Amino acid sequence: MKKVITYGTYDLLHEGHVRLLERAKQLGDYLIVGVTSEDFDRKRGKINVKQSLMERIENVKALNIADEIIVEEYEGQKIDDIKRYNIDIFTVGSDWIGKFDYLKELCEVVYLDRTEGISSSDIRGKHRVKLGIVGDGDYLKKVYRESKYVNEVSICALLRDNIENVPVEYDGIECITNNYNEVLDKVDAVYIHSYPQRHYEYIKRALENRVHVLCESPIALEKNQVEELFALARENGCVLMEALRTAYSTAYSRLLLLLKSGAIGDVKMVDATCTSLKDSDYLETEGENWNSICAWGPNAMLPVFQILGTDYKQKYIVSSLLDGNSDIDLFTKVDFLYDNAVASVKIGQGVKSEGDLIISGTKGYVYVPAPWWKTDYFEVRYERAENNRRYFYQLDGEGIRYELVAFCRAVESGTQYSYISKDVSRAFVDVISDFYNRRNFTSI
Ligand code: C2G
Repeated sequence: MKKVITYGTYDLLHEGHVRLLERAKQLGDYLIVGVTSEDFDRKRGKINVKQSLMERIENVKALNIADEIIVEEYEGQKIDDIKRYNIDIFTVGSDWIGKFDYLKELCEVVYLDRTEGISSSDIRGKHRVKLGIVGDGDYLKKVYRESKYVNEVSICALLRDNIENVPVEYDGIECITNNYNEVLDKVDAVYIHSYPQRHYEYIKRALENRVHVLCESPIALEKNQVEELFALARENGCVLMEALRTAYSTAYSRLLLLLKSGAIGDVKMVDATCTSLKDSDYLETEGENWNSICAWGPNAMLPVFQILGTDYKQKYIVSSLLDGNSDIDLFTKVDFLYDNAVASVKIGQGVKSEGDLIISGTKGYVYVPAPWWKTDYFEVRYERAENNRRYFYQLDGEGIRYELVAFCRAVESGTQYSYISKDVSRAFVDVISDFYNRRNFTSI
């Protein structure tokens, strides 16, 4: 019996896949199809896969072409499988020609002509979300660059104050303007990374025009504004999501799951530090600005609220302000007192410190090295070092592309599901508004 094996993602199964599988089957008597797992696809850069592994397996199975279906989970598995299943022929489409010649030592390798004119990414791209980006900061250059990795989104407008000197990095965006209405007329959604002082207005106007919103935290500076925005999003059937790329990184998500599984026992302390030194011009810009509490507060508080919750009993805010009545904090430390735990966040653009995250539990602790907010690696450490565990998950493009994928999914499915819950969004603004209103506050 001649055994054939082939592999693929088989997302949104289409004619090209079917033809490949039919011809693969004709190469022998028994065909094994390896369907790639979500993790493996993400690791190899395929972040736009829409269907779950089980959906994709079921679709391949329903063709009644494969004699056996397995899951491809790791780099190099093909070698193991060819030995394990005693394979005579490995085959794959001609878009991979040459890439699997190393398997010729183990079995025959056949590249079958790819079916032209159809692909899963084209099918995904048919329902592209037309996205406008809003703000003058350099960060949006990264967002534009990262959007090119996301099939489901197309950036077609940019709103910025300065439309005279538009950076070359924005080449290709058809509408560059300082007129927000012009943007709102062209897009399905906006990604806002402006000044915290403007976010509320930008979001409100977008939602009033039934435009979905992905906005850099904080989405507002006052608690009543947050409630108003959530209500408006609900009434108009719009998605309103916070853009904190840490929340969308695989490593950070897996870290939360490990904690929930009790890996370090009961969590008693969370300590997060985020600092990045800025020059004095930046720090001394009153009015519209990214002070430390806005620039880093939400990111640093994210693990606190997602691990310990938002119903802390007390908070103590201590800030070093540029001067007595300034809202510019060179650094801020916020301590949270819970019934059975404590947390501390240290943030600053006028102070440099070790940007790590330490989560302490009754059985062990988690250590995430600096810059912990670009989470791709963490350790779970115990009293007996031999029990320590290390985890690494590739984080391409600082995680922005994963954030865009999650946002497009929410827009397409019309769900309000967000990696950052409304309670966490409220808790961010609760601290920030206490800072601005000098409640639970001490300046040094
Ligand atoms: N294919 C094809 N014609 C198309 C699209 C895909 O012949 N129009 C073939 C691919 O060449 C591949 C199989 O169908 O052999 C599955 O394609 P994908 O689901 O895109 O998966 P891919 O990432 O190409 O999988 O390690 C090998 C990879 O897993 C191959």
